[in-house]
Amino acid sequence: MNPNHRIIDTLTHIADSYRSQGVPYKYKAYRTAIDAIRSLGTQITDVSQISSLPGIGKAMVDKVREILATGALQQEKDVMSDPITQAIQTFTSIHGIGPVLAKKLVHENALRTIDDLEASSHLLPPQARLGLKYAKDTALRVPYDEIEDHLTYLKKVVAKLVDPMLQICVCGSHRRGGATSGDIDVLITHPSSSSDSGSEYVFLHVIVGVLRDVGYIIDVLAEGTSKFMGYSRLNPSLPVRRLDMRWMPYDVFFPALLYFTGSDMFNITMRVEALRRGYSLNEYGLYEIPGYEHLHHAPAKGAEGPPAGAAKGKRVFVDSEKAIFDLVGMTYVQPPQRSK
Ligand code: DCP
Ligand code: MG
Ligand code: MN
Repeated sequence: MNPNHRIIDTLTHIADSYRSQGVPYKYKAYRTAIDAIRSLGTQITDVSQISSLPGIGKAMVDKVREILATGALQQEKDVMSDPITQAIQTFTSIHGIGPVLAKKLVHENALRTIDDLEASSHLLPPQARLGLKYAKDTALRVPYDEIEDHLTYLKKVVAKLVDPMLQICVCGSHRRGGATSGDIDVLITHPSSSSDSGSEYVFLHVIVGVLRDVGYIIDVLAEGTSKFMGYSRLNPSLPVRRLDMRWMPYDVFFPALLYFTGSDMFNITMRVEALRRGYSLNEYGLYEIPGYEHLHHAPAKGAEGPPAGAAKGKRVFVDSEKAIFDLVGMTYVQPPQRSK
């Protein structure tokens, strides 16, 4: 366990409340500070150990000082004991309910609990009604070992009933080594598939069909050619889990693997670095931005790349995650170090 887990947990509770209230800049500020404290490695006994870390401002130093001095943070106690804040957090954890709808349900309709929502489900859009159906189960974290069991099961079923050459891996917080995850993020490819042909996109549809037939997938939120979102269950004694699946052709597998492994904050950092070197990076690939010199050295301090919306250029093919780090000028780090 991290030597500063009490500080990390306390600040995480506040960060999560800002996210559910729809205040992303506060959420990001807390996440940055939490990541800096998490990677410190030594136990904080005095705020001088963190006051000069990047991403930790005076307000954050004051909060850590209060935790060190009193063993707790009054702001956290207020957040955790406020029924309105807690209700908004419960509601936004349900698929299909964002901060705006959650606040309306709490303030205008005086709802507080999942049972309240069930009694007033006519107020919800259809997606949220489906989310509500599994809300009590999906509020539970998925243990690391259970996700490994899902992977073993998926590999076996897909190899037997679809194609033995299909390659399946779990990404998201699980690949970053999380002891528990919020959902299960599965990435699938096939060595003979290519982004030129496109015909292989039928694979995901076939896989979803098979997984529904065997009773693993029990409900669908959204299904497209390369993305699936829904609910699955390994066996009836286990809770229903949120399942995200993505299909990517083999030649663009690594940008997808990198994106889907995250974290979301790490992806933002990496996209900014890519732009500074004249590349645009997204979940579908790495592209040279036309009309921009592709730097093979660090750009001048303060130099900016082309705007984020610049036209996509030639796709750059890569055969590993490390090749992408190299091209955008970042030192390769393993998934557990990609929390920032
Ligand atoms: N992702 C992203 N930006 C987003 C959402 C997702 O870059 N707005 C990427 C990075 C995430 C990955 O997709 O790590 C999977 O998304 P999840 O929402 O499943 O997030 P995690 O798996 O990281 O965390 P959790 O345990 O909450 O599922
Ligand atoms: Mg996830
Ligand atoms: Mn997910």
